[in-house]
Parts: sequence; structure tokens; C-alpha cells
Amino acid sequence: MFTKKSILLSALLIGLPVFTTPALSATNQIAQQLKEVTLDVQNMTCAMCKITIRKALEKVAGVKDAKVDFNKKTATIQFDPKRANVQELINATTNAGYPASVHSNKK
Ligand SMILES: [Cu+2]
Repeated sequence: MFTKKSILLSALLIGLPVFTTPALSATNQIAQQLKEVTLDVQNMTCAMCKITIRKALEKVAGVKDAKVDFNKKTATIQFDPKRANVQELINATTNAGYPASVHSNKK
């Protein structure tokens, strides 16, 4: 006996994309709203520093991605401007022992 309820339940159980379309478009909207900033980071002396800085940045709520360049002594962060701001990112690296400032000539 197939009721409407049991058909919906079966669809969910076998993984049919019943509710995936709205979720996907929401994800795309978030991706478009991300901001990127590059910071000059002080005190970076070895490869472990790079990892410490990246982990400190990734702990900040709203940070989507953090890339640390050991040679350039910079960190490039993608973040959701509704959840995080540049000052919070600077605070995060500073608290980890690496004072930072916004990279002056990005282009
Ligand atoms: Cu180090």
C-alpha cells in the first residue's frame, strides 16, 4: 500500500534529490558574497608558523578559506563579511603571536 507519505519517505531513503535544489542555490549565493583580503603577517620564521597562522584564521567564524604564503609573508583569507571582518582576522593572527596588517599593494 503506497500512501503519499510512504512514497516521500522512500524517495528520501534512496536519496532522491527531493529538497536539494533550494539548498544548492543557497550555497551559490553564499559563495558570491565572500570577501577576500590579504594580510601582511609578521614573525613568520618557519613552516610551522604558516600552519599555526592558517589554523588561527580558520577558527574565526565565517572564514571559508585561509592560504598562508611563507615566502611572501602574507595570508589570503576568504570570509563571509556578514560573519567576520578584517579586524577579527588580524586579532586572530595577533593572538597567535603574529601581528598582521592589511597588505598595502594588493595589485
Ligand atoms: Cu615557525
